[in-house]
Amino acid sequence: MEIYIDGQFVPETEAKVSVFDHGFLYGDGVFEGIRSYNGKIFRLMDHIDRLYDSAKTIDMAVPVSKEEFADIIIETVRRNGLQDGYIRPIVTRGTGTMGLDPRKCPNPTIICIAIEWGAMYGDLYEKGLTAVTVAVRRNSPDALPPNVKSLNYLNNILAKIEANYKGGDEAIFFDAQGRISEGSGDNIFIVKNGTIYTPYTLTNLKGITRQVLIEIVETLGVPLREVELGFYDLYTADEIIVTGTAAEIAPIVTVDGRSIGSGRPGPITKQIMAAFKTITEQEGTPVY
Ligand code: PXG
Repeated sequence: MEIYIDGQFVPETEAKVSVFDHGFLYGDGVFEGIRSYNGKIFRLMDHIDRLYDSAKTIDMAVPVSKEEFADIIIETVRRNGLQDGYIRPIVTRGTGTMGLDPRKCPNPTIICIAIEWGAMYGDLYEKGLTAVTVAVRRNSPDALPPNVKSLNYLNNILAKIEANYKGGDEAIFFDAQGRISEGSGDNIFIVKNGTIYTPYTLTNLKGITRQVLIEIVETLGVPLREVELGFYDLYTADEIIVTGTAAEIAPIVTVDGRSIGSGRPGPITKQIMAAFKTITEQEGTPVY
């Protein structure tokens, strides 16, 4: 495996960052998760735009242009000969000294990892996933906006740990006011009486797969509304869908042990999943 780090491609064993890198010391940095399908990178520029917006929010200047970053990502996929790949660009604050002041880190570190990776949830796309609501609340937007895809994922990891203990495939977060925000690594949608509902993005990541789902339901003629949702809406939903680059589009069939709708992936979910597959087959930035 070849990994891009600070201007060069090196073997995995040589891809190392300093222990004084503030990405390591403080989780000070940003990242993206991108997929390639059949040698084409899905929504590449959307991911790059979000990476730069994350960096802007934490006042970190990415030291290459967006076009140069796109070339780094494409080249990483090409050198590793990937078809169905998972790509992880990372920009850390860079090497500094102890002390959290970012002025100690003049040069951000750019890294790009890319591996071959198929479906995250295996046969659960047909059977459906189990989800549990978690006690830990999503980071408040007035503390660390969930829109920033930062290297500090402890909030999400705490949710995942709780889901593991409770026996759920995915965790569903509430915000501090008890409104549904998102999953530990995906956005959430509820289908009720033929309409799709999803939280607006103040309290969750502006997911790129979320945007693809919004485009799909427009073409399907299914109405979609961004609203505030609570646990009542989860338990009484006809269908629940989660979206993410890693998870793709996946059905949730139980929440906290309650069966959702028929207890099987519902008709609207299946239509959206099929449309998503077609889009990922057709679109993308070609690598080869
Ligand atoms: N919310 C959160 C908190 C995420 O981390 C999404 C929503 C979905 O966004 P996209 O743009 O991917 O549709 C994410 C993204 C992992 C992993 O390793 C998780 C994500 C992406 C890549 C890898 O579990 N989540």
